[in-house]
Amino acid sequence: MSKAEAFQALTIETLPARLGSVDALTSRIGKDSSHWKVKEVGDGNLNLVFIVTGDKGAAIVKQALPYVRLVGESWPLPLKRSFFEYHALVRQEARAGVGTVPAIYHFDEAQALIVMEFLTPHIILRRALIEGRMPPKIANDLGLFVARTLFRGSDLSMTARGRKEDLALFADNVELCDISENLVFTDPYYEAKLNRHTSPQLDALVEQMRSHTELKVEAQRLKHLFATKAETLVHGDLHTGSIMVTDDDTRVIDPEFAFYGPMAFDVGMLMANFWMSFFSQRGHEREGSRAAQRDWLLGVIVEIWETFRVEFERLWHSERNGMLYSRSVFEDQGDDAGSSAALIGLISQMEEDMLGFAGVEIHRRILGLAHNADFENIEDTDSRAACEARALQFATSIIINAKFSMSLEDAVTLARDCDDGRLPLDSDEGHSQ
Ligand code: SR1
Ligand code: MG
Repeated sequence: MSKAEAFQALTIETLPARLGSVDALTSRIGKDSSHWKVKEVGDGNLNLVFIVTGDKGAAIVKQALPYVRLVGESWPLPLKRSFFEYHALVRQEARAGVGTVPAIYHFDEAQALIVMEFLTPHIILRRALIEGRMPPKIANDLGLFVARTLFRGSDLSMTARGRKEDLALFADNVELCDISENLVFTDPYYEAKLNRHTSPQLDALVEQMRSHTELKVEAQRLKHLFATKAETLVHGDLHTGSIMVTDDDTRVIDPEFAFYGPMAFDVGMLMANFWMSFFSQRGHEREGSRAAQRDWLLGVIVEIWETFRVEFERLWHSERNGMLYSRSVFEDQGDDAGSSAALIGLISQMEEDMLGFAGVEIHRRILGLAHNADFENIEDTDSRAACEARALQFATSIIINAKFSMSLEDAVTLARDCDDGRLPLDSDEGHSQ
């Protein structure tokens, strides 16, 4: 397809003819496109995703649509998100290592399509967790991924010019940021048109939350941080649906929401999705207890944070060559203690912000437009609502208490308490565990 061609959405029928002369694809799956088998497998909210199988192998063709697939053509969305996804994947591979994201074979900007590695036998992590699986490597792999991408995309590592130029490139991802600004930080806290929740079971709790002044102030402070703290290149949508796994391999996919934002956002969103998996498990107990799964999920949360912290610390000491926290101020003057104090301060601020971001992500997945299969797949609405209510109250509590020195470990203990029915006090005064 030539770059000059106007955008046209692919279909199962048109794909072989339209991509049959793309060498990067034919060299991998086979030249005879009349033999290709094409399947559309996109189950996300935004894009078309095809598996294309030829005589020699298979590949993924992902194409953006000029609107939000979940809602339809009434919600236009620019095709350029594919450009940001491509550039984010390139940077993530360079920063976190080959094999942490799918390999990219071809990018066509005009057609907003990326041809990439078909990951098999990988499945979406969210699905694995719903099925009760416990992929053994994810905590370590994800902890390293976030530490490396977040550190190496920041002024701790990049040159000042390099980061500012990249920041300018990603600054155009306005519409995708706008989605998060509205759907994550605003809509859950008032009766926005596209919102929905399990009703009537959650009605009273939702009303209480929407009149919780301190909660709303914190949510808006977090939005302020999200919109203005251009600290590093974040994935921007790092939930368990953006991760594919086997027992031996973990790949992060779908970074179309990438932009320069706060480091804590990716970590918070990731933690939130493990917490939601945790709170949803009681709703999936028809075929037996999920107690072991729940313990494991809390262990994963602790291990991701620990791995992240240790790797971030290693990078701080070995790769801190950017303009922030310059060595000339600390190590070069023999002030190693100052460097360590600065690092501790940074991590502790990140821990606070991460808990806040995790809390709003949980709220929006239960009250907003885009829900999670973790809860949605629980057919019995009373059982689903009970799981969601516990998650909502946990999330409110971590948002409010993050600034009172709540640690990740405290939050994990609180999650266990909430899940066991020991819920935090309903309060608009904060500091309520
Ligand atoms: C309208 S898009 C809804 C959600 O889907 C994406 O995966 C993002 O999480 C976004 O917020
Ligand atoms: Mg996505």
